[in-house]
Amino acid sequence: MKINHSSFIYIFSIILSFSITNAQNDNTENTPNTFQNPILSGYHPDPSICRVGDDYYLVNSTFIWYPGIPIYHSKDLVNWKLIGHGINRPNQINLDGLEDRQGIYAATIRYYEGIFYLITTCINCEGNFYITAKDPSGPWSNPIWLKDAPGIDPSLMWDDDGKCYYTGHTPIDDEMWPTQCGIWLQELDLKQKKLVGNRKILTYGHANNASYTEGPHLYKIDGNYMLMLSEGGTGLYHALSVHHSDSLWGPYNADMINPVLSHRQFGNKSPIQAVGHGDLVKTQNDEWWCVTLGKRVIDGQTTLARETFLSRVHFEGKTPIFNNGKGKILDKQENPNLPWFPFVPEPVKDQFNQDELALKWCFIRVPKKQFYDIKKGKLNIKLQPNTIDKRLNSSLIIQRIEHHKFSASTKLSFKTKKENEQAGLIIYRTNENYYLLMKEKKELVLIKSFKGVKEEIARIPYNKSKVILKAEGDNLNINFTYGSSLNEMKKIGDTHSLIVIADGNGNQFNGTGVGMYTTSNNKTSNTNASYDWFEYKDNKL
Ligand code: 6LW
Repeated sequence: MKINHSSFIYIFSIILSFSITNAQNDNTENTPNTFQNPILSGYHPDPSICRVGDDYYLVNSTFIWYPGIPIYHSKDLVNWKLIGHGINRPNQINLDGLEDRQGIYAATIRYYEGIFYLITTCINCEGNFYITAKDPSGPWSNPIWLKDAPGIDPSLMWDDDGKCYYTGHTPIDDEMWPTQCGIWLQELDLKQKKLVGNRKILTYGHANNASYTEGPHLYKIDGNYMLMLSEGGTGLYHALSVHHSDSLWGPYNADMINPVLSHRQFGNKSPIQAVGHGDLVKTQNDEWWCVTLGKRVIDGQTTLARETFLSRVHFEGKTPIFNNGKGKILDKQENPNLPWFPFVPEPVKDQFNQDELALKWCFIRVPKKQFYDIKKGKLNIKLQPNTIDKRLNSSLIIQRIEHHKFSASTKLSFKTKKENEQAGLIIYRTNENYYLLMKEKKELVLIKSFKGVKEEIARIPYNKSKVILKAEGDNLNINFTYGSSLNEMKKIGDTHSLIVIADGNGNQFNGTGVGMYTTSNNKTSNTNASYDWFEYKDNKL
């Protein structure tokens, strides 16, 4: 047979289509039927979600971590990839002086006519603002501050006439019951970039003891308005309630099934608590799903802070029913009816062989100048006088702790002649609650700070310039080891408790991180510490 050009293309395309089909078949064979909650583990509170075509985007609050507001992308609602941050330029925000539980509160992500909107609050800085982007991975605009918008938890909704409406929380002056709050509605004129027209309180929550009514999202479903909000505060009593109206400005009637989702009725022994602060999304296949925050509790403690969970929602009339017949967050459940789309997992060991830090790395507050560089596969961190105890940016680079059993290790090269200079590994929750395993001039030192009381808990001689430092978390226990190679690691100090970084005791809202920290303890310095690699992994695997 004579093979001319077009028959070659034809045969080639048959082979290609066969191999593509095979790849899809393989994929289908490997697709699990169920997924595991949480879908984003570790520090991922206050989730908000939107869909654009077949793509889903999810954001979380970040308080004083910078870059702020991570943007995750998914095609199947189960596998998520970090693609950028809403706040990643120093001129967008100033977080100096803020406590760890202040800064960027709950954000809402929405998409309307080619533009992505993120709206949120900066607590103890300038209040409510929004930013916009054409591409969700960025760049995002500078903040547009809404000076006359009280309270927290802003959300946006576009009505059929194209007008944009703001809903938010507000505290109440003349409370009829303790911690009574209201949800208000006003038009946001996106051309004038300000709130216009009348403002109206839509509800104070579904019951006459509803506390901390907040986290509202307004949806238009089949021509009716449904306001979903959180009540009870972000702890044990957290709950979601919904309120319905056939007109935008109300009246909004509380659904008889309220609260539509809560774990408060399970009490403080429940393994998943504090379920609330949710956002709904309808898939291209007409399924409804809801992302909420929740806390996993181990022996009464939450070391991983608030995480993001996913639940299936069916509507019975106007009422959203969560996980039909179950009414609670499930550990494991059937996947959404969406094509399975896992991402290539990020390497657990960062070898620092890119020009830029990977997106997962964060600072506490906004760096005033670049204090690190990446050269020839090493991350060099300049020692700065600032320490983490102050409410300022210091030489600290951390990533989220996402597992109850984890190991974090790093290879450090650090030489100094000065007593005040330190470089090492940090487990950080707040400026008052952390562990440090630091190399000094001739010693290694383990430091614990709990409720602001800072103490040295172990000190040993160490003369070499290179050292591997390691922290291993096992539920509520943490062990620290060191060595000149991975084969000869020795323990430093006793087994200590991760209650230091668990919720409570001054730890509120934000989450926990592990990473690298260097300081010259309030004195100027020209010294650098060099990190060869940093490995963070799930120890259960
Ligand atoms: C957030 C509020 C909440 O703004 O906690 O759980 C606050 N819900 O809605 C801080 O994350």
